[in-house]
Amino acid sequence: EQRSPTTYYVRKGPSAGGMLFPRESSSREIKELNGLWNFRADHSLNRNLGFEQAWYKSRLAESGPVIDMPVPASYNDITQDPRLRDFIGWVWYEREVLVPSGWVSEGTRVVLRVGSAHYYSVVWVNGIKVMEHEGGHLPFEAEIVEVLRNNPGGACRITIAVNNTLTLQTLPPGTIQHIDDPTRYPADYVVQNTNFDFFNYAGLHRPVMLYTTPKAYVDDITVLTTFADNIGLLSYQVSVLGSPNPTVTVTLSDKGGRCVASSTGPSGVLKVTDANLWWPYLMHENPGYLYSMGVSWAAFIVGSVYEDVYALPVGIRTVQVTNTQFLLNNKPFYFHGVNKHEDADIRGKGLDWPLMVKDFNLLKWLGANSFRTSHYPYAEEIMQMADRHGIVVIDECPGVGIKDIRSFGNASLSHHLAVMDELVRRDKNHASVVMWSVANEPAAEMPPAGFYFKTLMAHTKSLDPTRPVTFITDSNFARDKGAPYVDVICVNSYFSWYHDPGHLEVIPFQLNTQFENWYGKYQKPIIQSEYGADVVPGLHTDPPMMFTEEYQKMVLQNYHDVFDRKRKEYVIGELIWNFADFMTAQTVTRVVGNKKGIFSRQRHPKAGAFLLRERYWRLANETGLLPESTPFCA
Ligand code: GCB
Repeated sequence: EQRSPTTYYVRKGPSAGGMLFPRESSSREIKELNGLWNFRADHSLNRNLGFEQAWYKSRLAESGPVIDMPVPASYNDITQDPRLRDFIGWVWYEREVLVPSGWVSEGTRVVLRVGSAHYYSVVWVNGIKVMEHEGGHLPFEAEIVEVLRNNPGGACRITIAVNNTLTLQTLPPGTIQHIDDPTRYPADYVVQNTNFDFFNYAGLHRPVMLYTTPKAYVDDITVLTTFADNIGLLSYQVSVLGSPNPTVTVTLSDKGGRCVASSTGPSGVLKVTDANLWWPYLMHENPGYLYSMGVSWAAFIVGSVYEDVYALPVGIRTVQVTNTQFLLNNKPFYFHGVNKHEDADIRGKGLDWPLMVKDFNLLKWLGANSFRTSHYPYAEEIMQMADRHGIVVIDECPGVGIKDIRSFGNASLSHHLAVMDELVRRDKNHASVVMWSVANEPAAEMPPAGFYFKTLMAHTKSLDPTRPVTFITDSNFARDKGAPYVDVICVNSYFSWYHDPGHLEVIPFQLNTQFENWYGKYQKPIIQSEYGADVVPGLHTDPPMMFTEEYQKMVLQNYHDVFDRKRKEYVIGELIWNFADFMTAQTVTRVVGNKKGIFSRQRHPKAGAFLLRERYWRLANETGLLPESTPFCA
């Protein structure tokens, strides 16, 4: 039996305007609110007690017991309580801060920004509701200076209620099942069902911060880049809010801080002679070259000078797709990379700097030049690392597990379109992002999938005409209704694992057929967007058996032999599933999570990692533009 989970969930449209990453400047200050927050899960039967008793109106500790909760982090693995690990419904976070008196002065905006919270959030400041947001993995913010002004002394109590409930219309979708069978289940039994293969971690996953801007401020910047011969061209658009006639100045500085171009006006073109292009890692000896685009605005308004300054890192590069190649800066690019997850012991999906730097070091050790943000947008801090290190990114939205025909309806589609708005708005200026992925393994053979994906991909292209768009498929090539609209075919397959388990000998046949079928039908380049096998680290057999290190190696080797033939034709990339082991829901096919990592969850290499490392460095030397003397590893 399924009941509409109205008490679990409220709906609201996306916020408008820009979503620039907060950066300090001469006109902007930041206060990070990371650390310990007060926390309580609402265990009441309808999960609605917090709203009924208005827990946001006073200190959380006044309405009941609170525990320490670190931010950013998922709350699920922080305590020893299985009821919190598997909790469904509203949890409450609270933090008190003092705001400097200068922040509440006339002429200043104070913005409260949440990097991401899974899944639905309601935010109050000093008991006054300031925003709601639907969807994990993307930032949201609200101006709160008016609320702060009402409360002299700078006290600022932030309360955030977060609900992890997934329904047929959320992204990712899920269903809430109420089971009423006293002979088999306890009373009021509720489970959350999902169709995706990772744990539905929840909470405040990314930094929460306060930042200031002047009242008239740079709200958004859009940069498109190209080049001709040695001249780099950046066309930009700046939107300033709060001033009728802004005078915008734009400068472009190179890595050494030298100004190489400048312009005035809210839109224009910057020309850079002898431009350093943005190149991927291992494709060039100086990868990830970023300029700094300084945008400033100044004016005199009733006797005072207002000024806002913002510096955006930008890379100059082009992306193009032909029917057999993926071109970066007009050179063929071969994706040799990974699929990842935001996932780790204890912190779940919480942003973690040591883990992030470790993962980039492992990518470089591996010789990987790319990753896909399977299956949702990653933290902005990760995207910035990818820009700086020249790691190419396929940027995926949380459209994973769309398997039920009811998730192809209008409500789902309009939310999906809104999520693409938010994703493109956030990530459009990242040089590392070379393609958008609107979904992973949807039921693309269902009748409504054609209209759904046609609309979704056309919308994404209208938001960003410069990047190819795709979705990742595991459907039959002849019946897939979304594939006609993609620029690059991205296929997942698990031969000798989910199909013909234990039979490595089928891989060369089935993989060859897969490629020939897709290319034959569409004449579009193909990325093997997932392939792999589970390994429980330390298990060994010969001949290889499933779940051993030897078997994963053999699966990889068999796939690679086919890739090596087909990459001479139209295969343009291979992304292993997965970079590291990760947590999933509990099921009979998962031994404490998915073990298809080439690294363990603690980032220790399995045998497959060494095999892949040799291959990726070899590919880099063959397909990159590196000088011959480049050593085997960085
Ligand atoms: C897939 C999914 C991925 C799973 C993987 C697996 O096709 O895209 O989310 O984790 O297979 O290991 O089953």
